[in-house]
Amino acid sequence: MPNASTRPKRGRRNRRVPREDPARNELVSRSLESAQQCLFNQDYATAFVHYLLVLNLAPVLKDFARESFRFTLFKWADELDSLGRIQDLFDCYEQALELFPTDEVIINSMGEHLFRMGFRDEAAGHFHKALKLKPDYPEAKENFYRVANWLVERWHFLMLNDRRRNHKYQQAIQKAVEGGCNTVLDIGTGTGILGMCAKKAGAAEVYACELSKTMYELACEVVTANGMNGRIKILHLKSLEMEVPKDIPKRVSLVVTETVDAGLFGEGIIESLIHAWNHLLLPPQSTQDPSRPPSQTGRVIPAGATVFGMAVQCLEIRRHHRLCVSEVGGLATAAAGELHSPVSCSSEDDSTEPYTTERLSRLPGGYTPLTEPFSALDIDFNNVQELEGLCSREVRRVRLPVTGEGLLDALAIWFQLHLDQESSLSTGPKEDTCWEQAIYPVQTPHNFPLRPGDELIVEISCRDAYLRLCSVAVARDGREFCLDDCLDPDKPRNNPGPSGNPYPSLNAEAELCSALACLGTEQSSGPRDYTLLECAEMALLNNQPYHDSFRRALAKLITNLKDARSVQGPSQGQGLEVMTLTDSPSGPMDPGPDPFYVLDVSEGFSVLSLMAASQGQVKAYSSVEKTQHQAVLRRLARANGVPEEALEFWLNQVEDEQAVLQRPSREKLWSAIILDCVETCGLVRQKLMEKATLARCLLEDGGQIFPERIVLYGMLVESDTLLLESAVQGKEPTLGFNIAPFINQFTVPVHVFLDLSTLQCRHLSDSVELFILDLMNTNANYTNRDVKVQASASGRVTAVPFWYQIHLNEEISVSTFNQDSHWKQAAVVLHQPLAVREGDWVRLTVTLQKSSISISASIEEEAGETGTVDSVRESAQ
Ligand code: 44T
Repeated sequence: MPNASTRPKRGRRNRRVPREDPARNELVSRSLESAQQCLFNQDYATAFVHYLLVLNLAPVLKDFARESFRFTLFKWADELDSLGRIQDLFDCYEQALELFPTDEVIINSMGEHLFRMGFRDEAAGHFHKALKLKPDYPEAKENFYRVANWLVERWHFLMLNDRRRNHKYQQAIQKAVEGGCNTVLDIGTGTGILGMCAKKAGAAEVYACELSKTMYELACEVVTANGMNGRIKILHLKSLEMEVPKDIPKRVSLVVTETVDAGLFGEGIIESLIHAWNHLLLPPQSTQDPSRPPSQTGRVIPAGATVFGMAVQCLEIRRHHRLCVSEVGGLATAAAGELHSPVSCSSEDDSTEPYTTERLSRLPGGYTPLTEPFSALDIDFNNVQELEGLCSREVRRVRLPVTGEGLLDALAIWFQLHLDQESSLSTGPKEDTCWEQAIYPVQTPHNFPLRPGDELIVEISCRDAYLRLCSVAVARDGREFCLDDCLDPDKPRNNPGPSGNPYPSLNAEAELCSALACLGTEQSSGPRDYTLLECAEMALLNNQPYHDSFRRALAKLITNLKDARSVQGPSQGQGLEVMTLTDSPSGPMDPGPDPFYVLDVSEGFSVLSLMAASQGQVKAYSSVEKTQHQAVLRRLARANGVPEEALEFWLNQVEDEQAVLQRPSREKLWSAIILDCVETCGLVRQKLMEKATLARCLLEDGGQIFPERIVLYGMLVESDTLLLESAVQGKEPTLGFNIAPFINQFTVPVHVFLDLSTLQCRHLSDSVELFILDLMNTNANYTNRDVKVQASASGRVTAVPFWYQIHLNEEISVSTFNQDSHWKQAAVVLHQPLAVREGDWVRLTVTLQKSSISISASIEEEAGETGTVDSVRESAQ
């Protein structure tokens, strides 16, 4: 038998060697022609197949056909997408990438599809790859910036910049290794730092595992760059999937890990450690046989933790988790029913999380402690029985003396991580730490202040590996008042009374309401009915000034349009020959005067359409999608006397072809189109200007886009905090290791979800107008603008925070930077800080590309005269 390795390989390479073959040339040229013809006929599926054939047979044509091939692919992929043929879609991309493996446009576009389908990690990997291939490819850059946070979460920077934390971990690891723990497993290695500490301390064998692909790849790069390649074995695995001897040859004597989140258990440390003790670690040091050396026993760093809690009043938390207003934009809210944020420790609902996280010290408006900090839990990570018993532990009930006066808005927790017997780290709100605290908001509607002398009764439990804290009652003057209502039907109750509720409520009326509310659900023993709103949606609904501004602006527009119509005469209006919407011609609505059509295309829950409908003579269309949210709007409509037919749901209509057909066919349809132009995170919504252009074409004469204009403002600041969150700082290696250049590849220049009012920073200038986006006249927009700003103090400009003034019309505007806002702010963090002296002029170059804003700063050598803008007008979008 001939040696297989000497046989000529019939590999792809050989097949691609050009051969003169007339029949084949003929096939190529005919297929190419067909491809082009199909493309012209918009038959993208066939065009795509022809192109595949052509380019596989004649790779020389790749450069020539690249553009058309891409175009065909993208068109066909869009069709497949809308048909829900996801597998076919990705197969097409795979085939395309076989032909063009380094085509950044195709890679980026595949990333966009992945992203839309929720595969964020993979999507981000594609954007990153596209950007590596072409570093200044704007589309990939924008996409990458938007998703980099998913690939490498921002806290990695904070943690690596936290010298105290690094040092403490290093010391604890060094002591353990020097004390004899010579085989080590780093669970959740991230950049590889703890594993490298163990190796440097002299551990004979070091293993590390990491579940995130990007972090695993990063750890491999970092370990190699630090000369430890082959000396630390890194596995792309979740620790729970690891086995001896498949993944590591034998059990280890030390596990190091920092897989803890603000709520301690959210990264699954309990499960990971139970598994590690059962499968990966040597048996623990036992009191019966203390003579076994550390190399033959197992232990964990951190050794354990103590969790602390505290009850707080905090308006900022309240307005993100509870409906706080009885009226908004002229609408009474009572009929909305119970609204909850998706953060609840008593709910079984999969779409809810038990806690959210905040840095208490940075909450706008601050917080009032209502109790002293109390110890909520102690856990020993070196005791597997304790770990296993944790979730089956009884619910623990603690009684906390109330020490402050105020409304109970949340319980906050933090912890002390005991690295070993001597050293610990604290994540408390008063510490100088980068850690956030876990917040368990109170959701149930009650409105009575706690006061000193009361006792707050809190239940502490551990379910689904999460620590849960629930305020259940208040003891006052020897009586107990129920707080948790009957949200959780499974919760065991002491001494249940006739209604199953052990506590009388605070007053008779509340008791009656509570009993009534429970009645409907008790028979089915299911949870009470409530509607979930995202935290930002809740804050938006609570934002009265915003809705009042809208109400006034809408009223003004309608008045103007009515005036215009009355001047024109009743039958001369815009397209009045056209029939009205679905209710006509035989619908129940009084034909009356032709209505004004208002379309609200806000993302998520919005009551703006209903506010428009409540103006009278308005037919409003809402783009609210969720059935539950539509139901809330319908209830509100009914309770506020808005006729049912005055509010329609756009998406229901679009799906209902019959209704679409019944829509008036006149060209200029809408009196107002409401665009939701700024995302909660502080960025302009993607494709805003394209949407505005489209919206403008759909307006009737005198109609308006809301907002008509947004103005971007910014200022110069010096903020070390922002730097620490955006990149590993300084030239010094981290604990002696070279990590920064690798993780800093994932630095993004724009910071989002910022609370500018509490950001630790020095203002180095006044705020200045940076850019105007005119939505009513998109042709008037520029894409570049230079603005001169004078430094009001000396310092280092590290960032330019920015926010928006949203002009609904000439007179009425709202700011995205104020106390009641549901918006956060964003900031561009400069690549290099800019040193300025008081009085210096700084030139800010602001660029808008596809709704994404970038800002760069430089010192302006010649003093500007007035500091006014110097704009470069470029072609419109
Ligand atoms: N956030 C802290 C969490 N992993 C810290 O993939 C503190 C948040 C924070 N790998 C503001 C400030 C701070 N097996 O890369 C991650 C994760 C990985 C695992 C393998 C496992 N069983 C796991 C579990 C997690 O471990 C790494 C660290 S986890 C969280 C750390 C500065 N906001």
